[in-house]
Amino acid sequence: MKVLPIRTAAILLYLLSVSASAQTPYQPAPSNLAARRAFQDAKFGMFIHWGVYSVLEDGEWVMQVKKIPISEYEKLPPRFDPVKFNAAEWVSLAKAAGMKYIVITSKHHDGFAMFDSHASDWTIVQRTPWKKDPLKMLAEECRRQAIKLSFYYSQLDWHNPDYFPRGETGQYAGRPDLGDWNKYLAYQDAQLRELLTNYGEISGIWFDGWWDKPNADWHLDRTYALIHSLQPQVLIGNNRHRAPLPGEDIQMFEKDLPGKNTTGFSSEETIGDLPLETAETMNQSWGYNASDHNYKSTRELVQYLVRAAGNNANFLLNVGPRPDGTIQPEFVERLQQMGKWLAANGDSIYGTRGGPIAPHPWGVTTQKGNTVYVHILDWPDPVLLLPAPPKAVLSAHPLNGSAKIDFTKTDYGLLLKLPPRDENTFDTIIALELAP
Ligand code: FHN
Repeated sequence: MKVLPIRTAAILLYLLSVSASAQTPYQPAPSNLAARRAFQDAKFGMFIHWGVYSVLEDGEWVMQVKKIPISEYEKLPPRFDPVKFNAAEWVSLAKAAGMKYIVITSKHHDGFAMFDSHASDWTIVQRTPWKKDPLKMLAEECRRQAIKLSFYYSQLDWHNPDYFPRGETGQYAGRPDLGDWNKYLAYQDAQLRELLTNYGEISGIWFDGWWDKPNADWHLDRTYALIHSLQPQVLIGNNRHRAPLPGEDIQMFEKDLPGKNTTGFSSEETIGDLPLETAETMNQSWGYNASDHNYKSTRELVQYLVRAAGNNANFLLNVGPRPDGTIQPEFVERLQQMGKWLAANGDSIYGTRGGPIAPHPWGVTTQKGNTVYVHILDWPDPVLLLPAPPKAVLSAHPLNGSAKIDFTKTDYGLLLKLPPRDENTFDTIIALELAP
């Protein structure tokens, strides 16, 4: 009898075990359903794009945009020495901002593992003078400070030769025109197994890059089954810019509110019935970009969070840390200001769902129990006519005040007399108490 080499036998065994579980339709575990509800309650998370590309201070796409071949790109890790990285500071910043979870890039499109992977040596531990595993430190700190942690994972890979046939990007990396796609998928699953085995309980896997090869056979069912078999509560999302597939637990949108398509990413993305999330940058870049000073104001960011909540979606706001491991002051300042706003107004955001009145240009509504929060973002006239809420309105008052707001039920809806306008307020919030 022919004896298989141990590695081949292990791969075969793995394929057999996960394909068996991939055949039954996905039934989210009770822990997964509970995690979905907790995710929707959380509303606000921190996205972190951090990788070896930060050394070039030109965003995470620099390898592709500047046509840098692997031979040159591999000179970056020896220059990546983030001696000022402090997991406690990052986590404290997220908490100060009022964020309830963190999603960090474990591997971006350059394929560089920002964790101690043993699937290859293209990792932060094996290639940098720093030699540490920031995801391990972050996972421990997140547990200490009781905040959830998810891992972003790029399925697209510009470094691995087995990512072949290539997709729409990665054509300047200088790889040979051959490779073994199944070997690449096994490599990806091996890394995911590491991420879900060595870092304690993880909240989610945030996939990206599928869109590079939309027609390839990604064996998503097999990968998703593997993840859920390791940690059933993990919320899988895949930024495919399409409606969700079986095995996915959340649906995300990029730089657009659900249903909008100002970026062009979402032309084929219909809204499904999973929990929603929209991701946005604080300037124009995801990865650290020293020349990008196009910052959104705190007002814009708070209003984005509010509009996301009114669209029943979470807001995942990005920071791109510097190569030394610090987060630039422009980001820190905005996050702290958002935290102050949430400390005063968070009741109308956390734990809510999109309210009964559809989003309008003037603002949105959120709802928790019998309270509907009317968020006025773009000031209309001194009175606001709302479509009638589904139940009788018993009273109306400002979120942080006991003064009564006058309202009249009309044939056309509910007429609210707004309080005097305050230019410095990001969001005027009126709480409507509905009949039970
Ligand atoms: O190409 C990436 C990009 O670098 C970044 O990671 C964003 C985050 O949503 N997603 C991709 C584009 O869809």
